[in-house]
Parts: sequence; structure tokens; C-alpha cells
Amino acid sequence: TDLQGLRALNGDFTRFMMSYKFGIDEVMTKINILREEFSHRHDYSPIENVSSRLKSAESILAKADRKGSEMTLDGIRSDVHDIAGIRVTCSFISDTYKIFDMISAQRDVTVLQVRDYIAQPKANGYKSLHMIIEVPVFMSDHVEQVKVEIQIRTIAMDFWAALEHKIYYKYNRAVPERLLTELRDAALAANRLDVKMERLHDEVLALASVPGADDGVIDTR
Ligand code: 0O2
Repeated sequence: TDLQGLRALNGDFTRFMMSYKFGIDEVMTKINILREEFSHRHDYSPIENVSSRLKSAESILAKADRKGSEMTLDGIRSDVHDIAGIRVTCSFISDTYKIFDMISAQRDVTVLQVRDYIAQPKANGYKSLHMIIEVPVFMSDHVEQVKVEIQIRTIAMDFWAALEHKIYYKYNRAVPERLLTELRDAALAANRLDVKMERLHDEVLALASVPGADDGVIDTR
């Protein structure tokens, strides 16, 4: 009957979404391990924050429609890569690449796609390092390869992206030219801050490794 068909569809969709939720869980564990272990070894953490989100059914369908995908679970699975999304914010630009390398090097991670908008920012000024990976998720009777999109960026890039995203949707994707120019300016300012902060950080690290360099420095902690 129609009702049975609907129930089956609902069950399939719930399982579909669950696999992405498990994919997020797997990758969150990996990143949290890197975060803890790295800060234990080096006395500082390259990761400032990690967040995750499961794309809503509505946004998944809208994206599949935009891409002209076949409207089946398989069609959506192969075309929409960011159903499971994880965002990692770092203090410094070099840390974003460190995290990227550490994730890429893991044996059970398959890197499917990389977009380096840090080296090559988008025309609007957007910067971020994107990777789509596949990780195995072990279910009760089978193993599933699940796609997870990871966005890695600095705090300054994230600050910019959050505001740009808000403005983009406030103006329903038609942002006035003046604001676009100001956003591009702000992106350049954010980048200048990133470069300066990293230089300062490197300088302090170099200082800390010279014996006796701490003399006369007041510890205010
Ligand atoms: P939302 O609302 O964040 O989920 P592809 O499917 O790979 O061909 P896609 O998905 O556009 O194309 O890939 P891309 O360029 O890697 O962008 C993926 C995500 O990066 C976007 O997801 C945004 O989260 C973010 N992003 C990309 N460009 C911009 C930008 O100019 N500004 C901001 N603020 N974020 C950006 P969604 O699904 O488009 O949006």
C-alpha cells in the first residue's frame, strides 16, 4: 500500500541521514584526538575550535536540485558532498595545513577532493581550506564509506565568512556593490592580521627556544 511505501521510504531516509551522523562522529573523534595529543606534545594547540553540522533535509534537496541530481538517495549521495560538515578553526594559517596533512595521512581516510581557497581565495575574498574525505563507518552487518566535508580556516577567516554569509542571505544573494567592495577590503584586512599574528607567534616561539631568553619576562598567568 501507499502507507507501507511511505514507511519504507522514511526508514531508508533515516538510515541515510544516520550514516552521515556516524561519519561526523568518526571524524570528530579523529580531530579531537589530534587536538589533545598535539597540545600534549607541543604545549600549544593548533586547533581553536571544532564544530559540526548535519545538513537539513531541505538544504540537501535544494542543493541536489541546484546540481540537477537524480532525486534518489544514491543520486544525492553521489552529488551532495557536504551533508556531513565539520569546521575546524585554527589560530594561524600554517596550522590549517598541519591539520590538513594530519587528517590526509590517516590510513582509513580517503581524500576525494581538495579546494584550497587559502592559496587561491574566491573573488569575493573567501578563504578556507576545504577537503572532502571518505571514512569507513562500521555498522552491525556492513561497512559503509561515508563522505564528510571538512572546512579548515583561521579565526579571522571564520569571522569574515560568518559575516559574509549573513550579508549574502540578508540580501538574498544580490549584495550591493559597495558592500561587496567593503567585504573584499575586510578580507584583505583579515589576511593582514593573520600574517602579522603568525609572524609574532613565530618570533615568540624562537625567543622561547633560546636559553635564558625568558629572563626579565614577567609571567602574568
Ligand atoms: P552552507 O549554507 O554553508 O551549507 P561542489 O558541490 O563541491 O561542486 P560547493 O558545495 O559550492 O560545490 O563547494 P565549495 O566551494 O567547496 O563550498 C562549500 C561550502 O563552503 C559552502 O557550502 C559554504 O559553507 C562554504 N563557502 C563556499 N564559498 C563561500 C563564500 O563565498 N562565503 C562563505 N561564507 N562560505 C562559503 P554551501 O552549501 O554553499 O552553504
